[in-house]
Amino acid sequence: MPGTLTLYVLNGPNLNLLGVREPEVYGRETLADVQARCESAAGDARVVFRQTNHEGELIDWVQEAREQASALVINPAGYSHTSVALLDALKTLTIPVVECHLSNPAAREPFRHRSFVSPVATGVVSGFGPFSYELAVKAALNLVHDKASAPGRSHNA
Ligand code: DHK
Repeated sequence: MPGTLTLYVLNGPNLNLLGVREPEVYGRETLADVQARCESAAGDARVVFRQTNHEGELIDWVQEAREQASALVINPAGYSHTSVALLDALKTLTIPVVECHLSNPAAREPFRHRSFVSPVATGVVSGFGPFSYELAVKAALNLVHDKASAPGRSHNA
């Protein structure tokens, strides 16, 4: 549909195992359940929802989002805490970027306290389980509308 916004929702390693992986931390919903939540939260916007276990593929998709998307929601999972390359890719974006986590990494092991992504994200949503994604989608779309009405504002400077 002409004029339809496109929102990318990208997921990093091991999130394909949602529902069976450490359910006490990540819950029992599957990634398909999370996708359905995102699509519902996005309303009329088109959602491109993907998961990969490979850092390079995640970076390829971030670069694709740079060309194709109005906003990006990203749960980089373990790469949040390790990937300078992902940070560099995200720095090339001018669209709103919302970092999203199911758990609250700040309340977990010390190695999860540092995120390479947070400094270049417009905002971060974490700790609400699958509902984090709904909040992140709503926030991302809000930022797009905000940006449309405030030309020249940079969300990721
Ligand atoms: C998911 C992961 O796989 C972890 O590596 C992060 C994040 C937290 C989440 O809560 O969604 O530390």
